[in-house]
Amino acid sequence: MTKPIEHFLSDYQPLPFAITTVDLTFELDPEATIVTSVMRFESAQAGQSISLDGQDLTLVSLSLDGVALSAADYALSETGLRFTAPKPVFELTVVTEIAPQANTELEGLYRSGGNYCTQCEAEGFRRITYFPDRPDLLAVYTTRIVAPKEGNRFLLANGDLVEQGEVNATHHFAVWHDPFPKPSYLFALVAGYLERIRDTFVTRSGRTITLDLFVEPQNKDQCDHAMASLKKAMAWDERRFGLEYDLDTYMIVAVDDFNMGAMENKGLNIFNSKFVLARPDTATDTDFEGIESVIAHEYFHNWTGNRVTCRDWFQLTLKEGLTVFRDQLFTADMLSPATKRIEDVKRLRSHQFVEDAGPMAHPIQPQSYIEMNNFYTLTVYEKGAEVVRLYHTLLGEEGFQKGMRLYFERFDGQAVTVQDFRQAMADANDVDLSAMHQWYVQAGTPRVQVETRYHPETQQLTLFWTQSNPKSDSQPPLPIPVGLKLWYPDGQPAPMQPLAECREALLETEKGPVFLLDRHQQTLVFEGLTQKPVVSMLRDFSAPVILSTEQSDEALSRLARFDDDPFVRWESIQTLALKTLMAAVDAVQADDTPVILQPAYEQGVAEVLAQVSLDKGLKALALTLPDLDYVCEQYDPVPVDAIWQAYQKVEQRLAERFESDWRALFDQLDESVPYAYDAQAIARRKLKQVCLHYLSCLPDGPDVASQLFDQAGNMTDTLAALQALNHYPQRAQPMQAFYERWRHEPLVLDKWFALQARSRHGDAIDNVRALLAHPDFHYQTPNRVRSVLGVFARQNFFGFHASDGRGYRLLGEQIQKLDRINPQIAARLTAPLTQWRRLAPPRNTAMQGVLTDLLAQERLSSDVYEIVSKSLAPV
Ligand code: B3K
Ligand code: ZN
Repeated sequence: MTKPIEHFLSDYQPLPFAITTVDLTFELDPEATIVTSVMRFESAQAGQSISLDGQDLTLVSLSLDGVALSAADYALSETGLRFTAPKPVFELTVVTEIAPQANTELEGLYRSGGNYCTQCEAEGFRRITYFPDRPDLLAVYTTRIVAPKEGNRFLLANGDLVEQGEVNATHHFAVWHDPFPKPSYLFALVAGYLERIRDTFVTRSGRTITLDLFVEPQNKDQCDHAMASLKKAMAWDERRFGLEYDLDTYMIVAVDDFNMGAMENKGLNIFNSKFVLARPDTATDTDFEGIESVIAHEYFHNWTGNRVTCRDWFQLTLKEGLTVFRDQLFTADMLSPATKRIEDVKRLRSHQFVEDAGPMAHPIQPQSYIEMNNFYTLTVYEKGAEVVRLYHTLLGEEGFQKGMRLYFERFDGQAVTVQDFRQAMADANDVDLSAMHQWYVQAGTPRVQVETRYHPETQQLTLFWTQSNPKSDSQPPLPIPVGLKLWYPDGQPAPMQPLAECREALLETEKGPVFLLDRHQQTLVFEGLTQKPVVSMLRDFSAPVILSTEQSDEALSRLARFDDDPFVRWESIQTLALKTLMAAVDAVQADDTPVILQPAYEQGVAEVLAQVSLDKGLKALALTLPDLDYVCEQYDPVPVDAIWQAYQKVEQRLAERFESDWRALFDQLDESVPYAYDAQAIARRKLKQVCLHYLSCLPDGPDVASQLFDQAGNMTDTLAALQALNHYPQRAQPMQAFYERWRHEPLVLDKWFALQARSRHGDAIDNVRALLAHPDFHYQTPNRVRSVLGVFARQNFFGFHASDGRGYRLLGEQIQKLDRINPQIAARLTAPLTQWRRLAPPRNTAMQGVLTDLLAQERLSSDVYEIVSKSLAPV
């Protein structure tokens, strides 16, 4: 294969011309859609060569100011076309033909469930027509859609509907105009046989916005939650950020075949149906929460992303980090702030930290890419959101909002950079934030080490801090805010009086004292402490770092008991759990040593169980062991077999030791009440699931689960029951019943596939092969692929890591197959294989072998090529 091109941030050049308007006409046909694009060029220079991007297009004709160009007037290649500008202002008309039905990459214009839809971010517009497909070209779009009436009840595009009518007896048309200049990646078109659910929202300035949700007709009764979520998001963004919606209509379309969660196209969001459709009997709490947050996220993009967009794709975190941060604040306000924060930290640690430690590690502002789609990562999104949170921590809510207002004042209607954002935050607050730059350019998770010494004779506590980053040696230090509090052993707050020379580094923030660690090494001394205090650190997870402390079990126990920061409380008990797990790994490796619960951990669990008043959501989190991925992160190389055994043994010990508690709590929570979507109800169900999980380790576990399955009144409980049965032969009958009942609901059927893909019952690889051969398995539908192969590789630890390498080979073979169908999905599935260097023989060589085979493929997409080649590159 020809080696794909790498793009560099340092090569950025502004466009030497503008396109002010784009008038598009689509004559829709599944096999041959004709797209006519009329572009008005301005500020060009006569004689200048102009390049337009284009991919998989058939050029029908090209004309300039109405005069047809002949083949000699332009140069056509696989990646686009070039011509010469005759004068500064002119009109170019391009007619292309495309084949939506054959488009299985799901980028550009394609078909899903017999309907037409588009996906243009990052570079899908070039699969529709020839165009400078880059985010810094903002133009006003008018879209005319012509299609057969049959099967295309609605014809939709961005903006406002300005005209519609009949073309002839069989065809109709609609014209949409979007007055807001936008980049091509925000273009959208939908046509199909859909049902419309309509509602309205009155903005705070009194404008009535029409809210339209479009779904396939059979899903009409699964839209209430999505609509309610949209209204909540609109009201919240007005309240918290002072941001109001700008068009008269806001449309959301749900489709079954979609590469990711959703897309914020101006005025016409297109969603994976997974993030729209829900009824208590079809969707779990996690689904409901996902819908609320993704609907909000896409809505929030209207300002952070659409009104102010990215200059180039290296700035992706400008819109994504910021919008994730905004959706995190929203979810915290809607549900439980403490639970939301802890869940986000868990995700960051279990997945983003792994990415940051692997061969695809990149700064939140990547410096280069081969395939942009590979950079829609946890790093750009989640770590990016953590970096935005740093501004919020340093400036406070008011200062942050001042910065946001200045950002919009300066940059509305423009395509800008992360530096522009930072400058707005700095100028609005009259502070210097230049040191924050380092957070944008440094890959890898920073490490913070702290040593504490208490001197009874001087009543001083000294904290020695060191920051480092194994991925970015010898780089300037980062500004790292570390939330701090001192406690006396009896649970009373201790005074925080820094010595004069340290005073500047201790900031008083809305969230309490924050120590600003902004050097490689720094010392902080507190005085006037009559007893040795317990130090509560990194409160609210104040920075995305790995903190190493030498906290004693006793200190951790105290923090778990009385700290007033929910994150630190949870973190303390997790650390005790981790110590138990790591000791268990040692015990397993030593062969004859029994696995035990360490006393401090056992005591901690007992205390959590005994606290009647503790929030149930937090209780559920505190009683759950750290994720397997997080445990693996503590090792290099990862002792897969020992971790696996140790984890199961510790779980078993917990189940047995607290058996009566699990039973009592489960019975207490297992009352049949109608499903409600609110923080308390969700917390109850979560805690019930945790109890059920431990009960499932006990001899009568399957009976308890079967009973719940029979009585469950909502999908959250049904799925919890099936999950508890999933590793036992008793699962057969309920799984069959579940299949019979839900086989025609794709999203529910995905859960059925996922359960089996993560089952430990039987041979995992045979199970997965059977699923791939199932008549309901479709390679073209990303959700189905993810629910089998994604779940297998990420959630079936022991199956995937089978020591003979069969799991890896299965995945490699499927990636090859999928790469021909949908490279983006194939590339996503490649991520678990990138971790080969952290495994011991024979697993590392087996994984490496699979990657090497992939690289040897003749036809490999640039998507998969980038990940595989970077993974194999010598370090
Ligand atoms: N902006 C889209 C993601 C596009 C992914 C392109 N491969 C959804 C979002 O982040 O809101
Ligand atoms: Zn986004």
